[in-house]
Amino acid sequence: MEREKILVTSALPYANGPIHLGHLSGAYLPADIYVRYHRLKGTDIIYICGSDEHGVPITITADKEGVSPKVIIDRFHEMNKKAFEKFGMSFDIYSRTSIPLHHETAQEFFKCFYDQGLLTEKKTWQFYDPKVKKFLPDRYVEGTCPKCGYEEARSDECENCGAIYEPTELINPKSKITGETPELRETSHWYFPLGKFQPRLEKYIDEMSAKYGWKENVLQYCRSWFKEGLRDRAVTRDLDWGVKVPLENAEGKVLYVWFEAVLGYISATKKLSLEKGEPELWRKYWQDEKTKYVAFIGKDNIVFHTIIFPAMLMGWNDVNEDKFILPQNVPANEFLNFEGKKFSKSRGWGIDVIDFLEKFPPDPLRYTLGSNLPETKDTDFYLKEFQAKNNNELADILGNFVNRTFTFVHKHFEGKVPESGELNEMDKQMLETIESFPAKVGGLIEKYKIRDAVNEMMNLARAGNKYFNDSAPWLSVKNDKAKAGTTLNICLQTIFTLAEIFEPVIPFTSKKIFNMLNAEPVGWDEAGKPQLEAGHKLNKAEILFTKIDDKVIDDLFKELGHTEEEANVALVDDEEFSKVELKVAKIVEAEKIKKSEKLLKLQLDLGNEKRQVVAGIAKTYSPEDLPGKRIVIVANLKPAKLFGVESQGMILAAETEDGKLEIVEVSEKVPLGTRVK
Ligand code: B3M
Ligand code: ZN
Repeated sequence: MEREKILVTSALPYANGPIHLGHLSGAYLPADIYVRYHRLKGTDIIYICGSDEHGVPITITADKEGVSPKVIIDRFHEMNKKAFEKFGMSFDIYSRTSIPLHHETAQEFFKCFYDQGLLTEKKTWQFYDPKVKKFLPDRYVEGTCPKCGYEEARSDECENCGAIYEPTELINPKSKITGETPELRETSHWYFPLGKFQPRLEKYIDEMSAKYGWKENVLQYCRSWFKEGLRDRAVTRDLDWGVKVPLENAEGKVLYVWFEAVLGYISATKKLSLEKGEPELWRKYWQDEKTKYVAFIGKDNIVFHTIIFPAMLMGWNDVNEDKFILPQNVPANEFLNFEGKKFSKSRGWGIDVIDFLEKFPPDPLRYTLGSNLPETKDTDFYLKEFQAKNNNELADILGNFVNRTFTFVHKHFEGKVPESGELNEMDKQMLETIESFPAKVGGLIEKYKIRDAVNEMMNLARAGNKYFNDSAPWLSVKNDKAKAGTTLNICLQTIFTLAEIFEPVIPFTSKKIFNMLNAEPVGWDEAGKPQLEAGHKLNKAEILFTKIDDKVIDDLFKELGHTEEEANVALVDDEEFSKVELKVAKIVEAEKIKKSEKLLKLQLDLGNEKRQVVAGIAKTYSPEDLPGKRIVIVANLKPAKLFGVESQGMILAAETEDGKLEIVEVSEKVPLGTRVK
């Protein structure tokens, strides 16, 4: 039988900042689990990723630092590549979109559309910042969303409601470079006729989803786009960083980053082929109808992978002999929050992968994220939960089962796999359980229910512990050693199966266990059958998981600059909110707190009472700015100590665009101590 062929891609992260835990659970870890599983199945699979190195955010960062974009992309490409490696991502290639091969590939697509007359050139009005003499595409401009009124909308898309519009439709635009209101100037761009492809796209998505069960969140997204009606989209921008528009009269214009970034999957596969010395190999994955293509992404990238990229591939296929396959599934995930709130670079909320892996090994992180993937709704990463998953599941269930088995076999059976003798009911049942697991777990992975698959894996370790307990080999070893031998034989077979089926999630640990077993993986489908022969010599046991102390977690909270209480803000209803007492207060005195860069100690007057409050505003305000200000505080918070200083409340402040804090102030009209509702 011909091996199944699968092409897997994960969204190409911008080389504009470090990867954080949220990224991992969106588009990377689930894909890696899927790919590792298929490799063990013997599938012919390749896994493609790389850095997305164009786009306006990169140029903004470069401008801010006063360096060239190249400096930025080199820094973050290397950093993210390393972080992924450390985390155990098993990409076949981690390419980049700044390579010439990518530029050529993207230009070839553009030319193909241009030459067949698909693209129309249109004059448009574009924001221009006269101060810096630059057109301001995309995210150089911010304003109010014309659809939902969100005030921090980008110039061409709204993060809040997902709307996509022309920059000219944005309300109250501001230049992100100078903060000024930009002018509109005339320029021209090439437009891709997305609308023309709508009927075919609808048909494609209907068929694929009916056949392969697309996720509901993905379908809903697509349907709402179709309902709105697809519009022509500009595929060029006035910018000098990016893939040059391959036409004579196109000075100063590059391809729109999304237009070329999706083609990065193809150029990366070409690069891989070259590296392997088989330049045409990529066609086997991209241009063979029998290959199945799965694109793993986060929910903010859906339209580009289910609508725009497929339309581009259709546009190519219409006029070329060598036709591309379209994504068979796009299992987009929702978002992961950190301790109840959205990850935010500017607010310093969250933790980068590289930093996390300085402190903890990758497998506990992979397991924690894997068992709580945001597959159907947003989920949260809590440090305490990470600790609990490590201590109570990995160490106490899996680690313990492996450890007690090895200890027993080394003590009573000279470290060799004991003979399996006559089987009782319990033994038979355990063998059946082992045998059922690979198919059960594999079935879930194939349906992209990766979270369920991960949780199911641990159930086999639970079953192993229960079997060990119920069989009580520590008793039988005294008067019926053969029976104890049978029990331990089955425990070792279970461990073998565990090592194999856990490999996609905790590959480093799996390797260790195989080492201890002195054995090699046998492939997913074989993994449920007894593999270890009696008499086979085992290696010494190693510690698989180290428990994490409370102190380590507390210290990490401190280092991140949050307390756990501060972190855990959940949704509240009216009744709960009315429990919060907000009161007007006046700042009487303010002083710095030693050893803290962020905190100030404030003495407050609430009319008929005085309070001391510690506030994290020292980066924005100096102590002398504050006396006299009339502010709002949360008056019924439990007192807390910060840097040894008691705080009897919290002041209300909001963050400005540049990350500073602005205290909420109240006019003289409101007497001190008044409750704010
Ligand atoms: N770089 C956006 C993102 O990281 C973008 C993905 C490109 S996939 C071709 O969310
Ligand atoms: Zn909006």
